[in-house]
Amino acid sequence: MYKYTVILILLSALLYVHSQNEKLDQLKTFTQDQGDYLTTNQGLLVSDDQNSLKAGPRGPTLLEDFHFREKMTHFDHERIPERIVHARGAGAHGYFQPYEDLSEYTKASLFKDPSKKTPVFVRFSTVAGSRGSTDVPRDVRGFAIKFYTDEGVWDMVGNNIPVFFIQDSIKFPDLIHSVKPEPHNEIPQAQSAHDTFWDFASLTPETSHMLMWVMSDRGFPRSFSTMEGFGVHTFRLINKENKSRFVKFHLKPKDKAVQSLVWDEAQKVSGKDPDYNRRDMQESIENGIPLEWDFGFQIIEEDQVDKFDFDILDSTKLIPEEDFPVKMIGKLVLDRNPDNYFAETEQVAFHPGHVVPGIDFTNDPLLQGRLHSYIDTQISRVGINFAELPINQPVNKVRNNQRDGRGRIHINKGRVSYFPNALADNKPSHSSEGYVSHPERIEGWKVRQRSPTFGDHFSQASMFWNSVAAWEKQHIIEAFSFELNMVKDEDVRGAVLNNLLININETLAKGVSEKTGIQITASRTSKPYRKSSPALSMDKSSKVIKGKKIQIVVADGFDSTQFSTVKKLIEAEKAIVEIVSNKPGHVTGSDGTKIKVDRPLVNAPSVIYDGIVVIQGDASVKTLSKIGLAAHGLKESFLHGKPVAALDGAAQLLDSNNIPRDLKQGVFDNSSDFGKSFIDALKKHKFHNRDVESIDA
Ligand code: HDE
Repeated sequence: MYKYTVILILLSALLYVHSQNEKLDQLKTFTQDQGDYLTTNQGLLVSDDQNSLKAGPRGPTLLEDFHFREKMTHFDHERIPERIVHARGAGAHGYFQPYEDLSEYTKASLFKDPSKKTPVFVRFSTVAGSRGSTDVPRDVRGFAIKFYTDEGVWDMVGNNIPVFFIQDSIKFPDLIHSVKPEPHNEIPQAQSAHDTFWDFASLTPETSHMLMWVMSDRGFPRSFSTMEGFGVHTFRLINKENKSRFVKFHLKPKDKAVQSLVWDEAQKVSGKDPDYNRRDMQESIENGIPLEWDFGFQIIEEDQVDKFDFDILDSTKLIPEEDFPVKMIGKLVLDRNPDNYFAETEQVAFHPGHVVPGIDFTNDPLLQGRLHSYIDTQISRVGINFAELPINQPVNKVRNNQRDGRGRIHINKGRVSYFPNALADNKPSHSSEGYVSHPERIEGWKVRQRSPTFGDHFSQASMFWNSVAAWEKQHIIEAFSFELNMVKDEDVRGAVLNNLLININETLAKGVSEKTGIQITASRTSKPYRKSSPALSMDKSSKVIKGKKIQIVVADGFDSTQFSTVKKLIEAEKAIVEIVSNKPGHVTGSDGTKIKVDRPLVNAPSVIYDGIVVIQGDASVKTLSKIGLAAHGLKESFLHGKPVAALDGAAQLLDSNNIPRDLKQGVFDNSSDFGKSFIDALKKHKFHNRDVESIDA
């Protein structure tokens, strides 16, 4: 009996170790620990790594010093070109698991078995900034997923915005040249607020719809976990019977609403913690709080394409969810941080052309061009053998007749590297299970032309405006105004208003005119569009607050009982508490208990927290009331719409800082109103109904 139990335990341990995540198991075979003793790259033990070989202790370094030269040469070549766009990014490992068998729609094996987890690596990115830029500029966010399926790698290389700036990929170099820092002075970094971008945009009306998204608060997400993801293009799903349907891919934060910073906050975060989003993801995973999304299909039957007043091949359009609901088909979970940024996050190479049977392309001219660009860019960025790098390898075996090239890793045996062959029995051979492109009938003249069905550029930009709440509209007006006030050329400023905004919405155009002084000189050339899609608004609450960060502010003499109650309440919701005080080290509560301070006030800017609670206690409040930074934290939190609490005896700090005690505005002044209402306030995230003008932050 004992023997069998031992065997069973060993077997289940083996299974556990082996079956958690096939990709991570594969990566393990490439990972390396530091070990005890230094060696050169040739495995030679090193006796001294800190002094070069010299002719006398004060003499010149000798050419003979092979160890110095190897070390320095490797260092000299450490960098690879950063991505031409999406250079700034952060990634994590995890898995995808379908909720049900989706064979009715697609033969892709990853969508078949609800008990099967497919390993993924996801990289989030900004677009315009360079690799060392801030995490939170106003920009689009990339949301690229590598699915390591048992049929090969599928890359879904999407964004957090469902539409794109342009309709044909041949315009992409122009778009990117216009938004990147200007070529004569390389200013500004990671910003669209400059002349060349708005010059291009104002002359390219198809940018209108996406501009509305980027000028909304979606341009600076609070966390990767509070942003949506979209495949953007219309793709095809192909089932076993080879029936084709159109599909849009969606990712929605699980139990969380789409939540963002506000612009003033984002700009400050860029200075106080430029790694804000990547740190949030890394810490969240380390704290056992995985990032989770629902993966959705929006399915359109082939005979339904005539239902739309736009072309579904046009990537500047979205399909309103109210017309075609998003079917949630699985979950995406990120639960493991990479071991090495360069090897994994930098070297990961995505390509929309990496597909598996059951997923196919459409003739969207934006997608078609991407099918060339990505593989091309990987060659100059990581080299022709990029697919052999550990992070890019599929979990199933690769067998073909491609050979050699710089940095080749695999050792292909045998003398046959061609097909057909008799010498190796014609192997590797074709497979009946292999990828077959959907046999779409195509007929047409060879022309350089945009389809007339791609002609409407303003309807959905107006729809976005119609769909969002009053505070979102206000933020959009402020965003356009901020950007245009950074533009120097008067003609460019005028063109944005008179070519684009006036055609999107009159109130928007008037609002921007007031805040920029740009005159409206044109009248609308497009028909007003009345439709709205409530799904586009961010005016919603999350169901959970897990992963949010709240600062509890205390000084010596704080009320220990109130402190523990507040801390427990927040931590029970899996949110992260940081204890902030006027001094580093420890603070002592009213009953003599000492607690460790996580950060002194000077290291705890309010902008890196989702909410603030100041604990009562006479001595503590007295100390804090004399510290400008404590007042600043409270005021700034209020200004940025966050839940603010200064409880009981600490509430005098609200009064002295002009912060109205008003529960409806998310300001808590006594412990009896606290508790669940504070958690609800954190779920709501921001209170945009505040009179912030009265705060001198
Ligand atoms: Fe990309 N894009 N893109 N893009 N894109 C790149 O590939 C390109 C577009 C997106 O985390 C590059 O490996 C063209 C749409 C993401 O590594 C490059 C066009 C969408 C990432 C490239 C587009 C994206 C990239 C640069 C116009 C959303 C980062 C480095 C047709 C659906 C992936 C690289 C990562 C990266 C080309 C438009 C998303 C140059 C030509 C639309 C998330 O190949």
